[in-house]
Amino acid sequence: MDDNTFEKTPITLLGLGAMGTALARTWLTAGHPLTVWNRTPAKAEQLAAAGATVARTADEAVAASRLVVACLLDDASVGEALAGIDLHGKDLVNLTTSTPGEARTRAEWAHGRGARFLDGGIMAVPPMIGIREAGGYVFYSGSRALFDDHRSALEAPAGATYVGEDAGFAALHDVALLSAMTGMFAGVTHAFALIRKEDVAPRDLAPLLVDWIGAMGSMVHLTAARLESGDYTSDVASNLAMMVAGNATLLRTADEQGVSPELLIPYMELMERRLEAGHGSEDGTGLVDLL
Ligand code: FVH
Repeated sequence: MDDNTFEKTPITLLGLGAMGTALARTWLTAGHPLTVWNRTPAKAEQLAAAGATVARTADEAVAASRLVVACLLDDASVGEALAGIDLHGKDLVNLTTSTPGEARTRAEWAHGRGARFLDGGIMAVPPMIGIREAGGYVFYSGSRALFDDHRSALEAPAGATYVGEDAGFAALHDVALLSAMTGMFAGVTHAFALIRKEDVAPRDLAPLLVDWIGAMGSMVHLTAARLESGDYTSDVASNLAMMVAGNATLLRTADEQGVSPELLIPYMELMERRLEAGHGSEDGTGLVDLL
């Protein structure tokens, strides 16, 4: 492979949505010969002006390069876009968000068609692509050889973190982080709702929330250590019995402020179940087992 020479690897990119377009611009800027295809051809026009070769069909696009990257809406759209296309000798990198199971099935599907396969989970939004300082990166899993062969091309848009030969691992890591993010934003949404009708500016609460989330974030390491040791009760600073009692204050405050507690209730119910099962002296780690 030629990633480590002055010749930049030719790349085919399928999908020119917000993310695909950002990826395309970065690869063009980095000097990679780029062939693009999008179901709706108009989205390719600006990239053509920037130097991309626009393929009329996905088949034509795949034929243009050994390294083929898909960044489509979902796994079903990958199957539709590549249906019936010859993949022999291709290196298929799927940056479409998938479940771990979908990624493993897609890997088998690609291998059955003669391609090497690498799945990717993008931990960035489009404006972060191509900006190293933004801190975005992509989890990769699947063929280590493919990853090593094309590493410099893969690292042009964002950092590249390889997490294993199991094709499902990139999606597993991606979705684990996205799920944590979902819970975090649920909490932030509730917090802003609490102050909505008060004389507190959202812009004044924002930095307090950011600092608090940062400070609490380090608890993740403690949870990991407890899960690995199986010891959920030593040196517990905030035990479950205390936290469940504290939840009642959170709920009364929501009631006073006229805010629906619907984002908090499921997590609080889980805490109560663990407490009722006799685990009041633990911290919150036991909720992982309960799930
Ligand atoms: N944008 C983001 O913030 C997130 C960041 C993290 C990673 N995600 C994932 O990246 C994949 C692509 O996301 P996107 O932002 O580019 O999404 P859209 O702008 O909605 O573009 C979707 C493209 O998929 C094409 N497409 C949809 N269905 C089909 C199909 N059946 N056959 C062929 N192509 C299809 C669509 O084509 P068109 O509508 O323009 O014709 C777009 O090119 C995604 O997995 C995110 O979860 C982004």
